[in-house]
Amino acid sequence: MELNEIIVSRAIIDRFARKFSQSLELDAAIVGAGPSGLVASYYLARAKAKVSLFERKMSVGGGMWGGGMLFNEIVIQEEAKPILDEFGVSTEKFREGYYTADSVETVSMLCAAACRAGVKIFNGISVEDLMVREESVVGLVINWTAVEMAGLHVDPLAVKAKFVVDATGHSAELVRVLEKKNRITLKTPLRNFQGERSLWAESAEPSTVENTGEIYPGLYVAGMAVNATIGGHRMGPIFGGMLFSGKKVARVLLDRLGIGK
Ligand code: 48F
Repeated sequence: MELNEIIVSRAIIDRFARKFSQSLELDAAIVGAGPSGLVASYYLARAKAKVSLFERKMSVGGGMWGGGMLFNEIVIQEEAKPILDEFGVSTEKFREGYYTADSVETVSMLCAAACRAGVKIFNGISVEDLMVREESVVGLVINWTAVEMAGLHVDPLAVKAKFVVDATGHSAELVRVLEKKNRITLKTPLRNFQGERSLWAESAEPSTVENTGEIYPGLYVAGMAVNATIGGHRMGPIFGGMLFSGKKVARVLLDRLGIGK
């Protein structure tokens, strides 16, 4: 077979355009492909919700690859083990209640499961703003990360979504941009963005899961963005809370979408 570079180029352009175009109107737009975003998108797609995941970097996995201080192992609590089992991730008991997993295997398996379930992942795309209508978030404002990095003045494109999930981790970027640009109050105890507190895993892990939910009409928080928003603590390289938070936000959104009832 003789290779034709123009066919290669056309294949990429056509296929990407089809995928992108099909993602312009979604049930759920997840922002941030760390553990909470990957898990949330997987459960949504598995239940047949139309879901895409937008990630600023080229790579998915967020803060999981590096384990703790680049020692590429993660720790999970025993309660979270069934979730990793479901994704086919190998875990090993360390002490009573504590399990470890290889962080590279974990990210790879979460990502593979999300793709297989039907999640469309858009890497290299940054969400720079939100679409807001009548006091409700109705979608994303996106641009290439390369454009953002180069500081080019290029107008963005928009994605409509019934629900948006801020799974951007410590920076909670969507919540912050929403608050900064609009005169709004958030559904937090103090009605505004709090910023995260210092390391305290015992407090941070349950708080992440309990407070996963809608922070403003149409906008949900999951993962570390939850604690950053409400002023909860950080937890370090223990990941049960991230997995449970992703699973919880998917369940809540499926209820709201009326899917899987
Ligand atoms: O930080 P990250 O892994 O979020 P997470 O799911 O997990 C947190 C843990 O990794 C760890 C921890 C708990 O053990 O404290 O830090 O809450 O992943 C967030 C992803 O969001 C991307 C970012 O590149 C990262 O991969 N991201 C951040 N802002 C944007 C974004 C944005 N504006 N647009 C697109 N992606």
